[in-house]
Amino acid sequence: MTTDASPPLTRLRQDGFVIIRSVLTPSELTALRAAAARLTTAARTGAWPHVRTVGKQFPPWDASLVKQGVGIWGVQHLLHPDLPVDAKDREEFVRLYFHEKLLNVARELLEIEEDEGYDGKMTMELCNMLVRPDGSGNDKKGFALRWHRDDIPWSATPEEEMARLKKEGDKYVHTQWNLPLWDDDSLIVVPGSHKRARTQVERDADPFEENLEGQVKVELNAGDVVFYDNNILHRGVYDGEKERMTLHGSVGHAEGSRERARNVLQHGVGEWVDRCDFSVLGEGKERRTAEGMRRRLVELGRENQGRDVGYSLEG
Ligand SMILES: O=C(O)CCC(=O)C(=O)O
Repeated sequence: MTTDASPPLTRLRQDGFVIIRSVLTPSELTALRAAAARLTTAARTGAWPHVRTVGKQFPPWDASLVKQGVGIWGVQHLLHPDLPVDAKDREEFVRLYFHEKLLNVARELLEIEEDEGYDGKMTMELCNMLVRPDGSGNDKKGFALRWHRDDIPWSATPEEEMARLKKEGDKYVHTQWNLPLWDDDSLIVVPGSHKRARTQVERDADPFEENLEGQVKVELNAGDVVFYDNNILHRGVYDGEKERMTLHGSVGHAEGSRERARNVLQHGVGEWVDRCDFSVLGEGKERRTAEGMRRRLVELGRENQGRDVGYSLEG
């Protein structure tokens, strides 16, 4: 009889996503909601240059539009040392990103044995937040992302898609998650599409097709988390009237650093990561893990210094 040592990894490989319920306690949720609300308010007034503006799906985004009344659908870099909130709120985001429950799942998905030591293998990557689209114009109606894979252009041929997608037995070198602070069903995916080229129907579909065959809404309660293969066919459909504060992060594997360089560094993280303050994590294992993860990212930045990493997708 075979035993499945890692159901989350099995599900990720099979479906392209895996939901873990109730990762946060009620009090963690309350504290994070308060910090996230203050950050969102600051970002909506133009106090933070690193935002995703309504109307544009992929980076780079032009934050000056916020002062002209354009809404935002995301706030970038929650671990940034200059985030326009007080230190206590910044500490909430640090605690969340390095939360033991999240890192334990990430470690399983990245197939890192606990006794290999987290700090030698896991790499700090992105920590952003996706919010209810808001602004002074039509964007009150909401906003939608078109169907995409995060790191493979829509123009790719089936052969190009297959060459970039994970093959049976390939290890994950990074993992991406969404953790909503309010119930959230904005993410829509096509299960299984992370391991095959698009069908002709998918290729021919409208980029904003509302009913792609096999699609499912990822229904999350506040405090749940979904880890997903970011090359699964997916889109986001956002309701301008419904609260959304969904933390959106990723964790890398040190051995995949080259492959990940574009994805992480296109967001400019390399410019500030060495100034992050993780002292809220104390001096024990949690802190050592965080410092190790940061060190790997700094090394990644150094290796890519002066190299134009470009953008994965445009538009
Ligand atoms: O809003 C979401 O959950 C999905 C976001 C997304 O697809 C993206 O950032 O590429």
